[in-house]
Amino acid sequence: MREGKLVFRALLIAGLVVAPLLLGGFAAKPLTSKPVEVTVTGIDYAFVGVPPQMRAGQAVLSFRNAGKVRHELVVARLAPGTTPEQIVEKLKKGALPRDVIIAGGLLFANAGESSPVRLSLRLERGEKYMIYCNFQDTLTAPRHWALGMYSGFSVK
Ligand SMILES: [Cu+2]
Repeated sequence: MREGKLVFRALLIAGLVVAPLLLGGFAAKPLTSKPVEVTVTGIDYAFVGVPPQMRAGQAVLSFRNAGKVRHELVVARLAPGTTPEQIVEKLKKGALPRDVIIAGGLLFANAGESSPVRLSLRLERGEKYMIYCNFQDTLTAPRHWALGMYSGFSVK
């Protein structure tokens, strides 16, 4: 019996020592592991509802098209020091946007509808991202980004 009490006491002490370590380990984990959900709305021809800053980590983007024509939402990570305006100027001159790094992909939405799928991507701290629509209404019409359908956000 005495031996049993010693084992119990040893386990109790071990628990008192180990438990705070485990709890401390859990407390050290980020409490913000839930993805940030953002709905971006496209109109003819701009994006609205794009937060200027987003939190680093997992994000899920939804795309709603409130316009009268079909739109897309392309997400691109920008090279350091590059702005969305610089990218658009390069595109207007016919240059390939080599400063743009495709980071997440794209969503499509017909006029007046929402994309049936969402885009999940990992946003990197300190990075800048651009969203734009590359569609054109006819073969000779300007791309939507040239009409102002682009925006950007940074990640903190
Ligand atoms: Cu568009």
